[in-house]
Amino acid sequence: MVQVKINGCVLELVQGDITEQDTEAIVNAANEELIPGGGVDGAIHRKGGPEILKELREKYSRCPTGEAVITGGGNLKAKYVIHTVGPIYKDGKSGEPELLKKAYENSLKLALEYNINSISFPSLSTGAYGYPIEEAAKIALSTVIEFLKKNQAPELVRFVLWGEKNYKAFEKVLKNLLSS
Ligand code: AR6
Repeated sequence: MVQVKINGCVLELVQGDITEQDTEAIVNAANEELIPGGGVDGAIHRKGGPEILKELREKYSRCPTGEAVITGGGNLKAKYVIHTVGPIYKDGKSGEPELLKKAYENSLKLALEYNINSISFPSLSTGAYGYPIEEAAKIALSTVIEFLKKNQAPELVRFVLWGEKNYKAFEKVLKNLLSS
């Protein structure tokens, strides 16, 4: 586990499962149709129960890439699930970096609107959507650091990385960002 302080807030990296987190909100790596898929999305709906999908269907028809929507957490420990949609990776020159940044920013903005003080993110877009992990980690971490510097909230932002390889990639990128 790595923990650093940014403008009085805590930024944390852990290896683990996003569905197990006890932060007030967890972030889902969803798709534009908000139809439960695999990966993080599948795990959240499985563990959270049908209430989450019911609320999604009642409130939202879709969620464009880079945007975010919010529901309750159903049976999860987290009170809220913020569903955001990262870009599908093509070549890195088709607007993917900007869209990935927006997905993190809009999730954090929703968290502030709902007075959410602690939030866990998975590494958006780096599974089914194919974003190379190091490139994605740079955007994820620099976007969160910039947001914390500007807003001094949420108090805790945790990245929950699946497997050692993803964890190590984030750890390396964070070290580089903090030393530059
Ligand atoms: N906890 C934390 N991270 C996880 C977990 C978990 N339980 N399971 C996988 N990961 P992905 P995407 C990691 O595919 O690339 C879905 O079908 C995984 O190793 O969940 O944004 C949706 O419905 C990877 O590093 O999300 C969409 O259609 C990261 O989480 C599409 O996939 C993201 O992988 C979204 O694709």
